[in-house]
Amino acid sequence: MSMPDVSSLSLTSKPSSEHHDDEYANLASILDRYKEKIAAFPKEKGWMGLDLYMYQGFWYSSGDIFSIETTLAVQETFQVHSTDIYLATQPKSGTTWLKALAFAIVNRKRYKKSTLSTHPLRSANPHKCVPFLETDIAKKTPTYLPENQPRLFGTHMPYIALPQSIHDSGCRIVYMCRNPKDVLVSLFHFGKKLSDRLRTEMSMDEMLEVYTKGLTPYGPYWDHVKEYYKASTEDPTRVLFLTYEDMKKDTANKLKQLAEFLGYPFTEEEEANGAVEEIVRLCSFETLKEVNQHGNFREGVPNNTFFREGKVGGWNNELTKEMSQIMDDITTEKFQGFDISI
Ligand code: PAP
Repeated sequence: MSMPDVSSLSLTSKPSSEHHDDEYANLASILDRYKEKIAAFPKEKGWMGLDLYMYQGFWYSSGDIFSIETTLAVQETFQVHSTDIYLATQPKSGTTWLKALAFAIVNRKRYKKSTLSTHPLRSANPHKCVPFLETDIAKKTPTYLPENQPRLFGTHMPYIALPQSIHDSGCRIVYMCRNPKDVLVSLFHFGKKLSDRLRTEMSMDEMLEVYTKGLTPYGPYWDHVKEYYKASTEDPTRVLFLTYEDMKKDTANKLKQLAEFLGYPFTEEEEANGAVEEIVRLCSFETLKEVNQHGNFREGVPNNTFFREGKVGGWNNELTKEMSQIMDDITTEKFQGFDISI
């Protein structure tokens, strides 16, 4: 079985003029198409000194593959398939893990004959196996394989920004949420690794300030989470709401729940044969980290930037009591009336 021919993506990337290949050959025309439109949007400096644009209540960077422009392009031109599956997250909430789990579940018959060591996830970054909706649109050739049914996509787009056709088609959407303090710390470290490529390096104090103002790509975090949560309570057969923390605590059972929701439940025979545990191991932090020690996800973004600690509660060593309190107060206020436990 050939590997999915998919290319690299990341939260931040160089502007089109600095790309050395034509992988994102459509980006320049997309940026050009929406230039005038975004000039009218509210603009603020945010995470890592990026100019962020407000659209439909959320902040987006510009001039990039993860941007306001590619979001607008998705809204205008993306063609949904009713069998598509969308894996949605706030950046740093477990995107890479969720992509690996869903890919392994959905494709387990396809790779049944391969030994664990030849499974695509044993050699490729999960982001290469499952493309992002909002970056694929800028590619010369879409990275999902037409023969792959269902098509799997990751996305950081807020619920409100998803094309209406996704909602109308009844596609399945999985959302993974993570404790905002761990998300903040994870994003802080990710930014540090990329700081040579961006304009401003940030202290943790500055990070907290932009984060609490929602001034991160696809922020504010809390609104992003609430929209998907609300959709999951309105139609749990269409939107599954998971947390990184639950997935960590009880990976096997949560994996079974995910498989069931996606329409790929494990049979009794599979369970007896250890198929669930096999996927848990294949997608574990330790396994994926080892696979992704070398190589670049894309220019300037090493694969290993997606695998740092992979823990619950790591924020405890990085945020002061005061910082933690600020985050807790905002979370309590914003999540009031929502039964979201992280
Ligand atoms: P992205 O949104 O840029 O794709 P995302 O995968 O959501 O990033 O977040 C990366 C975080 O998930 C990292 O957390 P940390 O900084 O707190 O360590 C990373 O370590 C963690 N992570 C990646 N893969 C796994 C995994 N298999 N199991 C658990 N955590 C993981």
